Amino acid sequence: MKTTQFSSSSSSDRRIGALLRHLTAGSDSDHLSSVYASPTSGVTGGSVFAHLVQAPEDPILGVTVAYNKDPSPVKLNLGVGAYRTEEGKPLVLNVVRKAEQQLINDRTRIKEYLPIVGLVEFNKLSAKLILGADSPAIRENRITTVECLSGTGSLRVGGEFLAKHYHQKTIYITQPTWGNHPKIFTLAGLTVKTYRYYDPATRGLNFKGLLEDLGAAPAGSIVLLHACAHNPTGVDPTIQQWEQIRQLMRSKGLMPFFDSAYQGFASGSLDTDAKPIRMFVADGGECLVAQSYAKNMGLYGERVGALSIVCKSADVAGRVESQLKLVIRPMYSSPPIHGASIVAVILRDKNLFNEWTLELKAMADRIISMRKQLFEALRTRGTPGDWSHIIKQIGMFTFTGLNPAQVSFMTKEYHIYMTSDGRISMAGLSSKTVPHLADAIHAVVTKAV
Ligand code: KET
Repeated sequence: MKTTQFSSSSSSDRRIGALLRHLTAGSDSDHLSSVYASPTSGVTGGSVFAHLVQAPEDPILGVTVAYNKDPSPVKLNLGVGAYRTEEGKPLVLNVVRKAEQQLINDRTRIKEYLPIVGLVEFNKLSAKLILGADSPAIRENRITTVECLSGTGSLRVGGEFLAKHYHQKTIYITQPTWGNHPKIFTLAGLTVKTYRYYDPATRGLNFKGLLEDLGAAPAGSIVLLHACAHNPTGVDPTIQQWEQIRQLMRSKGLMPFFDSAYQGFASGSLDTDAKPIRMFVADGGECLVAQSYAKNMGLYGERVGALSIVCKSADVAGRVESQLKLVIRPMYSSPPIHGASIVAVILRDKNLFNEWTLELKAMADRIISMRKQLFEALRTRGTPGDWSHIIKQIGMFTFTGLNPAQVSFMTKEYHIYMTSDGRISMAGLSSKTVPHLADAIHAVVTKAV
């Protein structure tokens, strides 16, 4: 198929080339311009893209676009999950600054292409960070880790790998989930289905529904699991529930694909947040893990992440890696060097690593304090309804329960920006802005929008 398309387009190129040569030789400029004005040239006449409709903005990143356009001095962006300081400013971690300084001072560093799999030391350290230094999979060398373009890129590479080489092409994702999941996996070539996860009535986990849906999934199906700090609900299974999920999935041969975008942000501890993944690895079974350093190291724009595939043997892991390279090479050839180098410097140095865990804990604690402050502010205002989910939910987000009409009222009247599903990024709040948000929520729920 591909060969035919290629040869037919190159033969038509040849025909056009011959025609041009013929016309130029005759120096008939009228004929020449009529060739340039052919319907596919796009040089004169209407655009060949004129039929395109304006695409909508991304449901999450588009919130920032709208926020940036708003001239109001009280505007507040609680859309994208990006950490802000008490002053409402983006934060570059101190350890990141130190690591970058080290990299700059090292005059032996070069900017050559990385291998297709990325920075090898970064890959080893990333596997250790997520699976634990004593992981049997690492000890037995039956894991392959490739550096990818942050969490999104890791999910996409993993998705395409599975679509090419795994016998089951259906992936089950939580209902609801991060808005990009269905798009990533559909474009990767998988069929996307959902499993029940969140119960709006209790604003907690629909554990019964989850077990029923995974129990009914065809054997071998892929299951996307949020490792911790579920997005957008902030609701995670307990360790006992994870154990039940593990047993059910292993008994049916379901393939776990973990999305770990918030390691350290749920509990404040890197090890605690990685526990569900480590339980699945400890049983000797296979799984995929997509890691992101966007949030926990604040490396959002560096696009640094990793995809790990845990296999049954070192031999299989080696062949899996060889196939991952075939997925990556035509996609973006090889990943960027800078972000991965920063992470490697921090993870390899005991002091920097410890400093990082303290900074991470401070970010997680500030978010928890925002939860308490918002909850208290609503209580003092006597806002109708049960708002205890604000302090019960985990991670960067609160899934408020506000509906799209209420969200739009808050944006219009209070210049507060959030995704239309009522998710707010607690990391975007500060002690100064909590009263404004509480006023807006109070107004919208007492107004019956
Ligand atoms: N998984 C989840 C669950 C997730 O929330 C995000 C980002 C990612 C992966 C990818 O992050 P990356 O920057 O590619 O490492 N979520 C936030 C940002 C975004 O939508 O891109 C968000 O939900 O606001």
